[in-house]
Amino acid sequence: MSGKLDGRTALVTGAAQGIGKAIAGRLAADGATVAVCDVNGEGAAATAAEIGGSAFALTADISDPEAVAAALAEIERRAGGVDIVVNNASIVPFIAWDEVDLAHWRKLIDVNLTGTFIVCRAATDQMRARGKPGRIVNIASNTFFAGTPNMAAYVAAKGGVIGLTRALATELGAHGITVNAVTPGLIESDGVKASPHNNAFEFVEMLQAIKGKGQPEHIADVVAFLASDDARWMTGQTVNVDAGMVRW
Ligand code: NAD
Ligand code: 4PL
Repeated sequence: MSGKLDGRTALVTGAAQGIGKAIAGRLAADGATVAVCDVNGEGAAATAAEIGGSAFALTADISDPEAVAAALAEIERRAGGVDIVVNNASIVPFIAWDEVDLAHWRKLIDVNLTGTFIVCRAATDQMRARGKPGRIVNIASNTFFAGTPNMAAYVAAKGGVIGLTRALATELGAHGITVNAVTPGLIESDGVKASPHNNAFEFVEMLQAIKGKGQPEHIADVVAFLASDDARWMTGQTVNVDAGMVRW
């Protein structure tokens, strides 16, 4: 079988469950060798086993530079190096402003923004050392446009991810590395199903141009496009995928 991503190796962070798991499955279906990475190592192993083929699991906390360096080294050892990186891992909180203290703020910025930086740093260093082109897709959120409540630090971190996407795109274009972001709307992921966000579907659907509940596959299909050669003339862009909930 020939796929759009044959011969490529993709790293997907936060791929034990939810949107990351769907992205990992979709990139593998397109022919990529997928490194399924998560801080939840058992979950990553389960996802890799479910995908089968050449997929393999890695355990790493994206906010830990040593763990990320080890993960990238393992990808180089097993598959020659990374071609596609999907920065999907995040903490998705539901926390009223009155509960947002400095410890929560620091944790959210550390994982959701600094973790994305750490993976971008290590992965682009490896891509450039190999002299190969690459693709980075950062998963942000439409909460950055909507100013969604109960997620202040999260929204701020996602704005940072969009800023990093734009700046990296400029600096890495000459190296053949594209950097784009996807902003999902509310998606019925494992994390959302187990949280108070699960009660927001009715309200969010009211705002959507297309009715229905967002699914991880809705995001995975757009990520697969951005990871492919079809998106070769796009970089620094933020693609909103939310059934038309917000326009910007
Ligand atoms: P989820 O909570 O279901 O899954 C997140 C995964 O990331 C988990 O497997 C978790 O173990 C992993 N993870 C968390 N911290 C990590 C760390 N430090 N290092 C490595 N892995 C870590 O989340 P989801 O709903 O599938 O969200 C995936 C992405 O999509 C996130 O970036 C999220 O912000 C974004 N997003 C989600 C929605 C939504 O409604 N579900 C909407 C917009 C954006
Ligand atoms: C619209 O990124 O985009 C809830 C939870 N609602 O995490 C999100 C919307 C959530 C979102 C998000």
